[in-house]
Amino acid sequence: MSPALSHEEIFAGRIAADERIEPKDWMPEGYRRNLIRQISQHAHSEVIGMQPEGAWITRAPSLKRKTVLLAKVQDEGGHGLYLYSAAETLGTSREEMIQALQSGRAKYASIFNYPCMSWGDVGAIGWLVDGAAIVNQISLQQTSYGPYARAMVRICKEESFHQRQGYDIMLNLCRGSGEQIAMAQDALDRWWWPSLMMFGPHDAESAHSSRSMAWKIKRQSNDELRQKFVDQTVPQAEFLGLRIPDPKLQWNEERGHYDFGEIDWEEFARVVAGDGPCNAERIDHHVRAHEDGAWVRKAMLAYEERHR
Ligand code: FAQ
Repeated sequence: MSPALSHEEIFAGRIAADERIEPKDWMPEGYRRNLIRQISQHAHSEVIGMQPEGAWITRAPSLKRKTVLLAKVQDEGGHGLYLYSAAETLGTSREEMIQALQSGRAKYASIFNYPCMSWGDVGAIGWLVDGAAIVNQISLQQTSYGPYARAMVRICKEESFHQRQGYDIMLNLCRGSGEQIAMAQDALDRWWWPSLMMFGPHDAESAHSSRSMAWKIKRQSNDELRQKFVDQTVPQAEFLGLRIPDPKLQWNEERGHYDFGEIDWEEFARVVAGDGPCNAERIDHHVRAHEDGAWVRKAMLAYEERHR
């Protein structure tokens, strides 16, 4: 009879066989902590990400655009909830995660610290930010942790509508007046580089990548996914008649990919460290909304208590 396998060996075998790990399964502590870190930061990004576009719901140019944007922003809130729930299955609480966000211990995607200044920016966020999010999240549908992978399937379906509504705004602007075309170009000029930053540091600089890839939490690397996004987005910009603000952008026949310029990593580090154009505003707003909602949480608990 062969000796019984250890927890570590069973876990490693399941990862090697591409089996999903579920909440009640044994998992290494590092795997659990790394997942809580990534999933909770992902959730925070969805929730903080409601703010830039949320401010445009009342200013959208037609009733149709208002209803579409309202639904889109509401979806992002829903994505945050699925992700917080997925993280809770790993033994952390919503309160702990919110506390980590509000105290600056937990990060969220740097892109949401840039201001949304025009209707063109709302289009660019849907097109580029949701577009980048989908590239990353399609890959995460194959992540090894069951609740995270399943959340990604639904989130990707919704994000693809979001991306299309953004592209539709851009298309309308680009078929409009000279002023509207200029607004679309200005939005692309400001959102292009922050969108590339969404994929994180270069693989060689990425602190978590090697462990996350070994555990199959991440299935493709930061640079691979960034390249995929550039390759699929350049033809979309060409169709709009817009110019991507990168003089080094060029098709490389040999590689079968676009070459592109270097990201301003100092700007990335600054924004991630809390010194972007809107970091303080985003967290202040979150704290205020959370405090304003305290009575709702209290009422829900009282209701639950009464019915128990
Ligand atoms: N911004 O070692 P790595 C959306 C941090 S959803 C800020 O490479 P990892 C939908 C990283 O956390 C967008 N921080 O880390 C929407 C780590 O810090 P830590 C969010 C960043 O985890 C659309 C450190 O740098 N999507 O947009 C960023 O292996 C429109 C070292 O980096 C996800 O979160 C950044 N861009 O790879 C909503 C997807 N990049 O924790 C509203 C899930 C890196 O040590 C409107 N997450 N950092 O303090 C992931 O795939 C990964 O976590 C990466 C980073 C790829 C983001």
